[in-house]
Amino acid sequence: MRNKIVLHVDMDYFFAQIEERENPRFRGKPVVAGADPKGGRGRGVVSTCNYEARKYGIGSAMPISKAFQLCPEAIFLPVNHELYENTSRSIMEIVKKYSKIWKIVSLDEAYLDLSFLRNFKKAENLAKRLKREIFKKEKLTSTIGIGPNKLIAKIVSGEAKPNGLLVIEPAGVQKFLDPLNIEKIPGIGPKSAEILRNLGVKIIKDLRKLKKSKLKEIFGKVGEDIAEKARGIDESEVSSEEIVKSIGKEHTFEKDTREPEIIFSTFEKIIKNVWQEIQEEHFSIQGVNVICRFQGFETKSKQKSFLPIEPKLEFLEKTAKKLLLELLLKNQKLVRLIGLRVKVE
Ligand code: TTP
Ligand code: MG
Repeated sequence: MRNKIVLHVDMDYFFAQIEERENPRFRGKPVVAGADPKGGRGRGVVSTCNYEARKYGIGSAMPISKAFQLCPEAIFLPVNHELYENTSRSIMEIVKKYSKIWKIVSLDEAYLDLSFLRNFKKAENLAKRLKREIFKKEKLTSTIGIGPNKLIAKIVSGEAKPNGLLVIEPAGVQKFLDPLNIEKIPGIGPKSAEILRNLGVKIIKDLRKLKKSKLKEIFGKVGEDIAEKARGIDESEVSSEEIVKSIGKEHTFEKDTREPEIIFSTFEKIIKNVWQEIQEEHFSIQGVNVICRFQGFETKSKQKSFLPIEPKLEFLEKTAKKLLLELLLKNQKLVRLIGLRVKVE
């Protein structure tokens, strides 16, 4: 299995930063976006606040009355959703240019699969360019985390905030995770954290030492997930199935044949045609599917999937021919059609 490289980008104090951008006189002062505090009697909550306001202990989802109590002189602003949504759209247009495999998870957060770059240094350089482009075009700072999977990338960006960029390579994962509080693991909320703390489990290192079976005993199925996460394991993909595209070509022979030369020279032409299209606009390939229709219309196919990799003609040729050969060896009938389909991003 190939090594994955995943980037997580998250905008800094998103709603409040946009408000600062629109009103530069707010800079350096505590800014809170959320419900009307009504002089301390307001009943809504804080959506977010800038880092000046965080120094007073204000944070997302806190009752606005509490925020008012903590810092009555803060600038309290209503939530201007339309403005934030439009800004988000412009940012995500930029983000999506940096990899064909992306996933937007909220207004200010997205993942990119950068496995096609094959090395973390290149990924770091890409991240620098991405941060710079967002800042240049939108005048907003962001934080980027890079790691070998989504889970790590997300935790890394959380640790790098604000306006940060941090890369954790596979060899550094456990050292990075171990000293962090258990709440840093997505899925461990205040209640689970409390249960664990009562068992003396405070940091991820303690959590890793607990047996998987013990965690299962406490939390059920979720406990197994927690055990995996404490070890930095996360197999989930950035791409969702529906955005996986494919390019395919096929050829029906004038006459059913079993002539290896005819079959393979035709197949080479098919590979070349598919290859040309891949080169035109795709960053990576993640699967090869070979189709063979035999006399009597019996259709068989064989596929090979992998994590997204940079396309290479020799690799495509080798993989596709091997699959075709396997199909031909399994079925001795005359061949009517051959085809190739490649999953691309
Ligand atoms: P976050 O990325 O969680 O927070 P943030 O961008 O304000 O701050 P930072 O990333 O620097 O820690 O959420 C993005 C936006 O989503 C946030 O600006 C406001 C909104 N939001 C809410 O409205 N309510 C909430 O409880 C949270 C967490 C976020
Ligand atoms: Mg954010």
